[in-house]
Amino acid sequence: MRRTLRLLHTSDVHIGEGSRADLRLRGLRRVVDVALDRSVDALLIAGDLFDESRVPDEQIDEAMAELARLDLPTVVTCGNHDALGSPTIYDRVALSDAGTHIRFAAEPEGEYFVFEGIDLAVWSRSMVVHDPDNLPLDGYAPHPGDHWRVVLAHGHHVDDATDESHRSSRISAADIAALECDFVALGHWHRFFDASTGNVPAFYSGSPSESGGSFASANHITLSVEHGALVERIPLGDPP
Ligand SMILES: [Mn+2]
Repeated sequence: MRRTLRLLHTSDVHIGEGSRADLRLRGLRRVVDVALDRSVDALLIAGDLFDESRVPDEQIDEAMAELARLDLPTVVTCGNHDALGSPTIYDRVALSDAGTHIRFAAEPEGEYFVFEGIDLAVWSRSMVVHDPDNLPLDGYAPHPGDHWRVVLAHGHHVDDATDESHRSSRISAADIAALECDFVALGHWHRFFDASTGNVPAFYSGSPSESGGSFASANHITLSVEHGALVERIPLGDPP
């Protein structure tokens, strides 16, 4: 029987964002603190960890120092601000330099990160270009092992794919409903949002450092055989 798993889910950290660079770093620090305080089993970062390709070196170094404080499996996918298309921040940054616990989804066709010790399989498809042809859930197939199946994706949720088919990186309700998985961790919207459809729990976490604080949050997810996915929105307020 699969063990109960506790995950922390964040997105849209936007390290290096111009005039808000310090706020953004404090947001990352808060997420790392919460992950360590709550002793979660894994951390998921659902895109836009970095704000752009030209983030100053000192901001990168501070972000890497925060990621290095984590002592737990951490899976990072990229978003439209830190996509893999040139120029990309990931020509300058290897996240694994912060430690082997940091796993970066760099495969445009999608890939699994399997953590046997905690019965977890995380799937993500890397974003190369944020455009209408990019479909973040495309190519998903359920992992064959007996693991918790978690999908990590960065994009724009639409109720009906035909209504807003011009939008870039669409994630439609129908696509979510068709996933055979236990949880979908979403990024791109800077606020908490429940996009669950059918039997599939899917949530945006919001950014950890949204200005004004009222929207700043992270998600704490408990996956258990008894209850499925239970999601707690953790308000983060204004980072200290
Ligand atoms: Mn985004």
